[in-house]
Amino acid sequence: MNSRNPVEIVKDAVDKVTERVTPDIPGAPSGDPPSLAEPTGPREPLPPKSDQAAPDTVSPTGAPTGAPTGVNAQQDAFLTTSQGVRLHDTDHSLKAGERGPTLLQDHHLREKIMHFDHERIPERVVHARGAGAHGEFVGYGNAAKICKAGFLREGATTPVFVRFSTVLGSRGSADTVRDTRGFATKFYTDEGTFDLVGNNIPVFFIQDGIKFPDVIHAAKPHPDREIPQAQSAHDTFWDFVSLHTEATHHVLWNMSDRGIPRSYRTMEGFGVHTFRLVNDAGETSLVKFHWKPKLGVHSLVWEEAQLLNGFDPDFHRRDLYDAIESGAHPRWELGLQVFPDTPDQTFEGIDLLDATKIVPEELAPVRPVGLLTLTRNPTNFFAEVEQVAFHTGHLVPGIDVTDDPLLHARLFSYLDTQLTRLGGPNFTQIPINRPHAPVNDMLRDGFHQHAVHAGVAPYKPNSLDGGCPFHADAADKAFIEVPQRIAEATKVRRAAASFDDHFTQPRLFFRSLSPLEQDHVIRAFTFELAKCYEKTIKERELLVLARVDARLCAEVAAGLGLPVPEAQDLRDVPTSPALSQFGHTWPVDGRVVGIVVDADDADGLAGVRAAISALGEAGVTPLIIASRGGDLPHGLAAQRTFATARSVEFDAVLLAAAPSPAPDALPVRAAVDPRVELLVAEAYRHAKVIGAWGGGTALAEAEPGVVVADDPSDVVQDVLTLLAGHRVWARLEPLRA
Ligand code: HDE
Repeated sequence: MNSRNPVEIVKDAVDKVTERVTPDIPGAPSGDPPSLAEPTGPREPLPPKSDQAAPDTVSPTGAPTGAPTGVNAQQDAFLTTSQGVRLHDTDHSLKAGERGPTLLQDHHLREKIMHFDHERIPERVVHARGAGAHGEFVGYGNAAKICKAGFLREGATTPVFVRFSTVLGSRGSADTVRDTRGFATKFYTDEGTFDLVGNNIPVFFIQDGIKFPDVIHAAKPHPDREIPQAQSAHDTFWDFVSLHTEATHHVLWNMSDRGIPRSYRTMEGFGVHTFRLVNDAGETSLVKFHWKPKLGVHSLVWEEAQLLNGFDPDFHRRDLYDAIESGAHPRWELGLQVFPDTPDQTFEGIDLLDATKIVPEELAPVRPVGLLTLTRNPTNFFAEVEQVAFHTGHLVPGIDVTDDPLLHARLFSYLDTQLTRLGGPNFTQIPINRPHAPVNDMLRDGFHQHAVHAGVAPYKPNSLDGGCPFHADAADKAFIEVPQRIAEATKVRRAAASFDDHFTQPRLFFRSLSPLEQDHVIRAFTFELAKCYEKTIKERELLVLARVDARLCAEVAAGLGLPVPEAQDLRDVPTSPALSQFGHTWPVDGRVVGIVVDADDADGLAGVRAAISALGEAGVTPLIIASRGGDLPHGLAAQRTFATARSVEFDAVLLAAAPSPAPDALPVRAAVDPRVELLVAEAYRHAKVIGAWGGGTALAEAEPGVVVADDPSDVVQDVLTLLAGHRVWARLEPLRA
């Protein structure tokens, strides 16, 4: 039995190891007496690990990964196997004779099919359908007073990747369904990666993350028939939300125009939860994050959204891609609503930890602190948009979480889900997920490990690696949790009483909308509930609406043919004009205008050229619609034909002609091609701006929102002025009665 003091035993061991190893460690301090204490300073600045210093710019095969579009993925002259063996034939499997059977020994066939069989990874359990783009964020510097994060400093430029998504549908579902949209941003800051994983709706269905599986099971397709796809208009969704009334506020937003955005470019984004910021002096503030689109907040109208789902299910994805390709780079300002970090974490009586509540902008203005610009499309959708992995726990010094119980469940869920979706714990090594800050972790091995880590001491404390790496402190830009006092508490499964009010804010939202926007909400509820089979569910949701607004409840009940329940508890609530999308004007660059032309009218096409120049000067994309594709006089080309164009694709329509149908094209007798008539009728019905000159005046009469003049350039100027208001809302007013 060894009777020596254990400390001495360890000291001896360390001395021996240090004697043996220290002289061989490059840069190790020489002559320092060995000590039990962990070393406290780096030997010399360590180079960043090569394997994770920054995203690779080449694939394992040498193909550029961050290269502009148009670069071929394949290099070299010869096709090879995945082992680099040149192939003689990839078109025929190896067979016993020309008519088979196929031989099991065909290793090329087996490798090719094996890889193909595994090309798909599981889609995201929510937010499966998405689109993404690269860009940059530039800080204004005015947030430094409250937040020490380096990317908010004045002029600091940070690369970003943004992924927009719908929540409910599968990867291949349509874009313009009525749903919440995800707005997730990865900031590759030099202090580490910050993910702001937000939505286009500032509140959520649930207050506590433990209810997430419930709301998603209810909203996803029915488990027996797996329908409907990407819709909330079905029994299980309305069953859940009518019983779980804390969802009411989010449901109101979904049923409003916010549920069907015109474009990802015209959506607001919200961090939803309250976050805690800390400045250099260690002072804290509570904040809510907002993204404000420079193009304004605009939506589709419901019929347009439905038509698009069939006509162009990729409408939002295409819109984002085309805008970036055309140089109309979408921009958003990052804004902060700032609240004092008081012990009760409320502001003007609103519990800041309740994710079903907003703080009206009239009470706490949104202060812009930086600009996001999307400048580059992905070059490989799978590598970038599918493999990007966001996480609410990806925080940088200066930004910390609060005790919002919804946020806390998310802090667990996002890491967890990537294990299945991306096949293990090393998803941070996938190029799109690699931090741009040097990574020096001690995480090792695991599925899909790409790094070949050298050294023998991936643990801390160590002496074999000279104690490296070392802890950083605040001056070294370490992430240090804000030392937050936790009140003496009892373990409970309960929510605070301040979470109990489920109706004041839905009422505030509804009453803040203009009458036309309210009509849209009424029609959306009526549509969705009419799609339910169970009468009790409809009746129960009417009871919910009776607590929100009397007109809303009465008109939905009338549409459903059900009795109106008595209005209940309808308090006077303030309104927040900032919640309405109407009544503003916005820049029009990046909008899309269709121009109907006569392909054979050379004189008329000269006027079209003038119109196109005027649109181009305003940054608007013109698309020519003709009876046939191909080249047209005056160097013009038809981008759409009467067969491929529908008005839903355009923000406004210009009519330079009223083309008659080709004699053999359609079995109709009409003066004007019926497809053009449909296009004009739909543009009119959807309150779009219409302009006409020359032959096109046969299709449109001057009235508010319809510009008719002789000179195409004059028409374009007036159309652009009207387009700044998004739609001609006045056209819909008479229909309200
Ligand atoms: Fe998510 N959410 N979420 N969520 N969420 C996911 O993570 C989750 C919530 C949001 O483009 C998943 O990587 C829980 C609120 C976006 O890749 C998953 C709860 C908000 C995206 C997950 C919420 C969001 C996701 C699925 C309740 C707005 C798409 C795939 C506590 C602030 C990110 C993935 C992308 C994705 C869990 C609620 C936004 C399963 C448990 C509130 C934008 O981890």
